[in-house]
Amino acid sequence: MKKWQDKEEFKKLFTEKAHILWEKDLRDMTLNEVYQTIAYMIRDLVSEDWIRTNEIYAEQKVKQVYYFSIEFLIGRLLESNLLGIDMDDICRQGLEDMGWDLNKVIPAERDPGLGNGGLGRLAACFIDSLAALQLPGHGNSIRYQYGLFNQRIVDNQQVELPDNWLVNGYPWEVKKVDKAVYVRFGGNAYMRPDEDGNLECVHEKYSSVRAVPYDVPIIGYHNNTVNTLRLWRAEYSREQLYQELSIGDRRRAFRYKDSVQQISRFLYPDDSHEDGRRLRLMQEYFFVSAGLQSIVRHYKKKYHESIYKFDRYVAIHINDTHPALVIPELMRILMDEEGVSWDAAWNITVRTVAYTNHTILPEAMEKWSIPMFKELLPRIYLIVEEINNRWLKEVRSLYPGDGSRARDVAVLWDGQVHMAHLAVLGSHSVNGVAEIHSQILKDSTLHQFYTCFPHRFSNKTNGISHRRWLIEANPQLASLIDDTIGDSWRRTPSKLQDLMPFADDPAFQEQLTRVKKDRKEILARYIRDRYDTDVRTDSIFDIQIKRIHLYKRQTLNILHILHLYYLLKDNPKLKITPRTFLFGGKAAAGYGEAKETIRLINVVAHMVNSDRKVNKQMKVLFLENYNVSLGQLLFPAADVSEQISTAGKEASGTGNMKFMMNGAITLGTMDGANVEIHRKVGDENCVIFGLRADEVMNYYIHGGYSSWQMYSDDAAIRRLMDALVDGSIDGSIGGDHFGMLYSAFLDRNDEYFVLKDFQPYCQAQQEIAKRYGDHTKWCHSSVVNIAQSGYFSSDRTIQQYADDIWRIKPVKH
Ligand code: F55
Repeated sequence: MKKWQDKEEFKKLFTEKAHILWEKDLRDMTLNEVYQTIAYMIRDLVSEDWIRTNEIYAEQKVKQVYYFSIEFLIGRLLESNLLGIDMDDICRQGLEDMGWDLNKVIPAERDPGLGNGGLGRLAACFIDSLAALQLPGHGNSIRYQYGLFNQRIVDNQQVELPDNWLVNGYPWEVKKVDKAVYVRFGGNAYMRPDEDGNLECVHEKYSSVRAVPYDVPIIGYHNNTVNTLRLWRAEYSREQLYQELSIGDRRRAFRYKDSVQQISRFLYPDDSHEDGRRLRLMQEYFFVSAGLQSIVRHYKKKYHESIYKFDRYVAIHINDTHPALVIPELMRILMDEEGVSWDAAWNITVRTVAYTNHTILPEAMEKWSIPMFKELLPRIYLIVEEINNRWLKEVRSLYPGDGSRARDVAVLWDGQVHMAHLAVLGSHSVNGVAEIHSQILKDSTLHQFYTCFPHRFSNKTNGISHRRWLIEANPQLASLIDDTIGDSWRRTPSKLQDLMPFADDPAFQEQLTRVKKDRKEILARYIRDRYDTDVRTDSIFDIQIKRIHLYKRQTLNILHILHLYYLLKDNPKLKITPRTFLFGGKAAAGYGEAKETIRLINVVAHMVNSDRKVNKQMKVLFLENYNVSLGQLLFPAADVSEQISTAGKEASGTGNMKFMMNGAITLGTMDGANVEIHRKVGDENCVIFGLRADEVMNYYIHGGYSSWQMYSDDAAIRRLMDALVDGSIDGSIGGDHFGMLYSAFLDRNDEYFVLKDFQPYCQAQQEIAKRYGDHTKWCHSSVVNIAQSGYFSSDRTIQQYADDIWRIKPVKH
């Protein structure tokens, strides 16, 4: 790779580039222009390697994996790309000479919100690790014109603003007009005999959508690999538009144009709630079909191999069921376009596709109404119907007389297309994202499938990019680690284990304390600037950042805070360990309870923070617009990591790993990857509380939990519940105040066991305070967490996918 030799060369190239791009004097450049200039300079450096990477893959005819995900929450790229090509120092120095501060330039990049939460961020960490490990793997998704909404808090409530992230252009993308493909929607599809009497499919009167790829380079870490994230944009096809116009139906023509442009307009802002909307199904088929067509085209053009060997050279991974139409779409291409028989096409498809499940919440399971599906995707529907018919025939012959089997495994049932069942049936591999989650899939959610195909099931515990979440987010900690154990952990994150001998080293503990304090001060400055509030950096920074959901139980956290507030009010002499409670996260716009949770947090925060009798000992803040960039500010500053979902509900969690890697102590339930974090660090270095997943399950099945009983028996809980509806926290008299939450806890019997886990959570919080009081022991725990976090690098996760599922190998160059 070409590099900038020194800061002098950087300045020279910068000046040239800036003049070409902006036609203005350097002194007049905005920070955004500075950022874009460097971005284009980085592209110049990597362009040869980008081309070369693809050439080598094709020349060596290596097997490649394509990661299909409807979300990629990649975060800002300027700093991570500078780190990737090892040019951050030269860039920083060069800028400084010219009067700019790189730290001020970095935030000029808009953070692309092309995802909702964990699932989208996981996809981003995965492509980062693929490139770092020099594995031939690429991302495939949608280029949403508007990302996830920007969140503002107005009058304590969430307000959603559009995220027009492309307004100033996006310097990392390259539009590839020559690689456009067409995707068909609607029309009629039916089978008829061809000249030889074989059945062939006719698909007529469809409308065509042009799919144009925008490629983003995914730059490997200190290697020469540059993989691709391909984002598809929907455009109307001129041909189709003119055809409609020539028929003379202008209204129809404009309706066509409009509906096409809608396809890549918005990211759906709902996580974990399937909403069955037509446009969403169009999005899913759009990027799946476009992606697959371009993969098949590339395979035929560059690999010169028989289509029957497709699965030897191509692996396709589907991130949840949103891309599950890959299965019937690959069948369609193989049969209708390549002339492959059903049986051969099915074999190729199953061997090509692998599926990851991310949830067991029933409301998140994707299902589509058959009439809508049929109307929008008639050819795909015929294939899904045939898949279902053949499968049910097999099931009935395997389990004669067992009628309930069909219901548990059918792809078509009750007038709906069941996407998870399609995904399991059409894949050779099905995995969960943490041990407990994979076990629940086998034992309950997909139990019947597990009995049919036990060999398909496995676990791949999630991971996070230690490059973004440690090296980039926390350079202070990263360099302390370098100074202590050398820098080999940057390539081999399991080497973080070498920190173990320093867990009780006073000098190291002191330096770690310094780093944590620095990061708390950086965050405190941000809070002062944005919220005009002072927080004590000698207080415990207790942070819960994630999407707002009843099952994630931000309510449990805020109820405990309110309880603590009452304790202080009731006992004016009481001294507690000072605490700063921080929240961040977006609520789906249509999720009433989640929005009420945000309002509750803000109302309590206001009450606590403005009470001069308590606000020296505790502060509460809801930070607006939690996204990847804000995460990079928060994880390094945390002392306590709140991971308090109802056991059995959080598939894995990945924020838990980001906190751990930055030395925070987990306060959590035995859920998702918390189980594995607990196993790595032991009881002494995390605080576990609450019901276990099997206990939760037992209550669901056999009953025996009454939240009203908790209300009657526990005065503290009663006081908190009453406060939700008596106006004492949100001031005004009258109205139902927090009636929606009250109702969820009491009238609807507290589905997520918030009240049941309340006292155990209070005790766990006391335990945290007690441990924080012993600074040496706390530091010990912090070091153990960092040292044991290497396992949770997505490099480990991706290596497991590569070895066990995709069967791909690194390509050195
Ligand atoms: C988005 C849209 C729909 Cl329709 C359903 C789910 C989502 C989504 O964003 N899910 C999601 O983020 N799931 C999370 O995936 C993470 C990565 O595996 C897990 O760590 C986390 O537990 C899970 O909730």
